[in-house]
Amino acid sequence: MTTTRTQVAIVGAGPSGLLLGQLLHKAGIDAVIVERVSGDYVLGRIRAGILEQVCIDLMDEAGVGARMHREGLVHGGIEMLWDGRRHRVDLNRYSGGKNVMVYGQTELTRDLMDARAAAGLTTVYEAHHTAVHDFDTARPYVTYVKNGVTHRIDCDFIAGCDGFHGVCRASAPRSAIREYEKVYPFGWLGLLSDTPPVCDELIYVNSERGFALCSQRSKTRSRYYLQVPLTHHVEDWSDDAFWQELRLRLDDEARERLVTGPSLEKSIAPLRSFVTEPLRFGRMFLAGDAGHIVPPTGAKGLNLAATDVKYLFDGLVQHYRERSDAGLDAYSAKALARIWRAERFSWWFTQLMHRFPHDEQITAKFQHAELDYLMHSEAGLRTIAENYVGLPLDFGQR
Ligand code: FAS
Ligand code: PHB
Repeated sequence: MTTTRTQVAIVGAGPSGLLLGQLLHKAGIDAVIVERVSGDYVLGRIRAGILEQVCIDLMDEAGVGARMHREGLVHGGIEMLWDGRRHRVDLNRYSGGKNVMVYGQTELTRDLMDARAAAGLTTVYEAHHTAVHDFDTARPYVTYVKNGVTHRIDCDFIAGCDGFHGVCRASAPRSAIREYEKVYPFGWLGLLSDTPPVCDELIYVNSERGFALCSQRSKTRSRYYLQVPLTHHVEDWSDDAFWQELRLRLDDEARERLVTGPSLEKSIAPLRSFVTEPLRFGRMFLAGDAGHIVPPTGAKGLNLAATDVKYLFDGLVQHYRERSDAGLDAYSAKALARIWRAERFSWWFTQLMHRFPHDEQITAKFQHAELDYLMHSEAGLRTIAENYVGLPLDFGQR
């Protein structure tokens, strides 16, 4: 067995782990990242597409925002389509001047990976049998196996950034953890294509055939989603079948503008609301999907991960620079307050836009009436806008 030492051992090289690692590096705090799969595999996952200002600011704080600002698309609104009617939600106007940015998680992850490699920082990819130890003591450590050799990393803290299926949350004592979960009875079939987006902004669709979303990655690359039953498998869906079903869920204007093409990627993501309480276990902290999952309807997953990382990073800097653990002690409660607000919005937006099995016909009429009210009410437009662009970091503390 080899033994090395670092200040923070990060498990997981997704956006959470990489962003935390980059921020710590900029602050002169040593961190090693241990990742189960290869870097190419991480980059091959097609996931989030929308960045909130808080996430954009964090990328800038981490010194990796240049390409994001060059290539990201700033959006000041979203379109809502239901019952053949389309309404624009002016996010900028109703959120007090905020926007969102279209910049794929894949690109954000690539920027963070490139910065880490350029700085010569250690990321152990394809590490197997990762385990976390003694996090309830002052001397935690992480072990993993690479090329048949067991390695140990002694550290001051462990950051569990290893996603929903990771080892860190699973290693927390069951008596110390509470998990809240709601699994939705449908999934999102996503398709990525090098075709021009059907609309300048995103279109969220509540149709009698189910939810659809027209998103994008650039002016030449589109991302579409269809609500599908949990019994469906991606191999059940040819590209033609996808495009045909999407057309049936759009309005005439979008149908006419839709440019179809071969899929670059196609996958079905399950939807769940999930929160772990607390997010801290001694010297191990959970951040990002390791601690919570949201249905992607509200585009919150990646952005929540970013704000967890911000709170944890600030706490770690305070520990090392000021010898104060106030920030670390407050991390879980502070992050959970924001997480539950995003969970609530994502759940509410999912309920509003999807068709649930066994829904009576009246439920669709309630959804249409709610959408009609929201689109014609300043209070309604404001509630959508301020939640969609992301509540201020100090929300609820004023
Ligand atoms: P991640 O899951 O991205 O990263 C965790 C990393 O830890 C992974 O690389 C994993 O390989 C690694 N790991 C796991 N176990 C390990 C172990 N034992 N040892 C070492 N490493 C380990 N969000 C949106 O906002 N919009 C979307 O459209 C959207 N679509 C999604 C689709 C899918 C299929 C999924 C799963 C999520 C989606 N999300 C979406 C949410 C997603 O973007 C997450 O919020 C984001 O990836 C969170 O980043 P991390 O917390 O880093 O977790
Ligand atoms: C995406 O582009 O992947 C995306 C955008 C908005 C969402 C979910 C996913 O709400």
